[in-house]
Amino acid sequence: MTLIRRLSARQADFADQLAQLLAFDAALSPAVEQGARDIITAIRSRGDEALLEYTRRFDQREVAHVGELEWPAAELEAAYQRLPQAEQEALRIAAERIRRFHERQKQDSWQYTDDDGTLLGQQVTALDRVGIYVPGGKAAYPSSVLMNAIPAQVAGVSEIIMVSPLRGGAEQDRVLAAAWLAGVHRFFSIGGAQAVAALAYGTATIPAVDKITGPGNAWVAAAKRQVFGQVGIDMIAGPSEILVIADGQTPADWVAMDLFSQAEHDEVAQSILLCPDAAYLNAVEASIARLLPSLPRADIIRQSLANRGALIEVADLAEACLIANQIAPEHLELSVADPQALLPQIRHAGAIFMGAHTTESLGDYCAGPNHVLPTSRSARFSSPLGVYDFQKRSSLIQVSPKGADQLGQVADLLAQGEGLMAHALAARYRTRR
Ligand code: HSO
Ligand code: ZN
Repeated sequence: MTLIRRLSARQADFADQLAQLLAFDAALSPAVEQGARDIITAIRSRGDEALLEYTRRFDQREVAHVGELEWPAAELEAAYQRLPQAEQEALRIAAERIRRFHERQKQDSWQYTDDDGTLLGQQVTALDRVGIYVPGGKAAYPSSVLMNAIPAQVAGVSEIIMVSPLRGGAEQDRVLAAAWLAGVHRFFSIGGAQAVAALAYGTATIPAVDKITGPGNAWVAAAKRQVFGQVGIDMIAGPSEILVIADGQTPADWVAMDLFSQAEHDEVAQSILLCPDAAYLNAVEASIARLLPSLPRADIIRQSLANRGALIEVADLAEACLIANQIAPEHLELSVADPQALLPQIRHAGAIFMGAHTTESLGDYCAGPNHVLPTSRSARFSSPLGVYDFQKRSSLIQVSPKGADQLGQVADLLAQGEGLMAHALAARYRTRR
């Protein structure tokens, strides 16, 4: 039985095959949509009382008040202190590198003065309060806590509120430790659509935030979509994807493991390799067969590779880049001797990992750039999560008397054209005639 499909860009029906490979039905079930709507309505009308009911029902938490679901900051720090020293150190190094990279993304305010003395500009401010959603269970990644909270902290957000339906254990300590390192201000152990609704509208206990970021299951995604407008949201993430372009020089085992590292996230994650060398594709296929059984998540990887994986032979690296742009992958590895030479040909990718030593895994944890990236071809029009997602801009205009005279005549005419006489007069009053 083959573990992963083999395709060739030479095949006459390659375009169809590629389209089929990329197709993913992200449609949310109407039942989930409606369920999330009901939960949001209940939280809006009954606040804490409804939040408590849902938390008891869905998270089996027996508490008397929502207030009991908040963890004091000292407990986050205590969780960090409980971690083995090596893990503390690893988290600290990752956090530092992520912070240093994101510092560079900070946008600054600017102003300039026109010839007529009119001042124009842009004032950049941080969001006041943001909510970070962290899923419960296996996908409660401490690395994702860092990737969401650090950009917010660097942007200067004054209150970062994290929520997660934590269920105890060592995983929980790691998540809380990461929250503490990343400067989370308050933490509530709530989750699901009810947590999203509480953050969006506020309850007596949960403060209303201005934006909600972070991954979640179908219920969380549905709720985030529905509260958008009331608050900002980051993006609705689809299954994770990796595309590797290889020139055939990287050890085949390395590339096989890179494909696995995406596939182990879930059964519908996508791992694709493009290479002009058929013999190398054979070698990677052999590595896949040999290495797969040794992995704890072999079952998930096997399903993911069978569902959505592919090894694709291409004519040359230039064709690989064209296909990469069509796929617009979340992660793109240029596992080639001279990645800089290919870079100008790459137009659509969430993150580009350059050279044989740059495995996506390093970017997932500690290289510095964000691992929250556009999925499902949205790299055509969007960017990694960053400091800019926690900043906003206000336009500045200060018109001089001379500017008012000149601009006033322009605005006067345009306003009359739109039939808006008050606009025309407001402008005309400020002209010299
Ligand atoms: N590759 C994932 C991020 C992640 N990997 C977290 C490990 N932990 C989404 O891009
Ligand atoms: Zn990953």
